[in-house]
Amino acid sequence: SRTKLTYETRANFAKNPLSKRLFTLMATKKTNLCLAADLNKADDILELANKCGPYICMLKTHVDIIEDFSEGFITNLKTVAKRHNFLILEDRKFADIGNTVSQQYGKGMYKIASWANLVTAHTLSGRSIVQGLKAGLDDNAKKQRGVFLLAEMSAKGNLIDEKYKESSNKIATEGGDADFVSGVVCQSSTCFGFPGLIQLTPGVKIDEGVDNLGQQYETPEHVVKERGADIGIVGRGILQAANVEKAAATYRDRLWTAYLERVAK
Ligand code: 6AU
Repeated sequence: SRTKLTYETRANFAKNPLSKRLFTLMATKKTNLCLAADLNKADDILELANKCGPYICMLKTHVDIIEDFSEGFITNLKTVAKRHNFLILEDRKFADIGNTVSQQYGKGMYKIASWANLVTAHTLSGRSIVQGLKAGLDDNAKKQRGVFLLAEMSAKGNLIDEKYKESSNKIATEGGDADFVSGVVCQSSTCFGFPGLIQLTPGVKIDEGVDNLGQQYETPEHVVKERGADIGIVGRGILQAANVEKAAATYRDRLWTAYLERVAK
């Protein structure tokens, strides 16, 4: 199964240039930690990214929760990403028809397509969601972008069932647009089998449990070894720590050790 293969090996299977790049980055930097930078001030995100940058393969943003968004913020974020060698994932969770998604991706205030290496999208509207994302990009840009499709959610009581999961897997692996898909956001190794895709899993915390709005957490070891996560997404587990840098280092170590143990068996 794909979970027994190393990231170096899996990079060779990747059809999307970004998943190849991310697998390689993870293997060389030795980190499978994605930091969810869910903060509301641009400078706070930049400070966090600077402190935690050495420990992460990817920084995940929700650009629409930033109160003082500006083009300058994006310029600075890109500089930090380059300095510490991590990719930027805008967790936009696109969910509309292709024509609308195409505009939400490339236009408006945020111009997400111009700076986010990767984005997330729901599969609710079918394969046209991927086509919509690709539509606004020229041939060169298409090779430098990718999408993570949501096939499962960590929220208690979410409406996704087995059939939806299977259909999402098909969109991610079959057809002419699968080369734009970098991976899948999901909670279990059964979501997909193709080793060239990356499994991104949120709901990760050293102290397992729930928050008061339906989020469900499991430990770094559990998500990597039992649930097939290739990358663990950690938000509040790091954001609410007394020392974010130390917390990021701890999560990096635990996720990475779990990965090494997974592929060693
Ligand atoms: O560690 P937390 O709970 O503070 O943050 C988890 C992050 C948040 C969510 O928007 C996101 O992960 N997330 C997602 C993603 C990444 O798409 C899907 C999901 O099912 N659950 C989830 O929490 O930024």
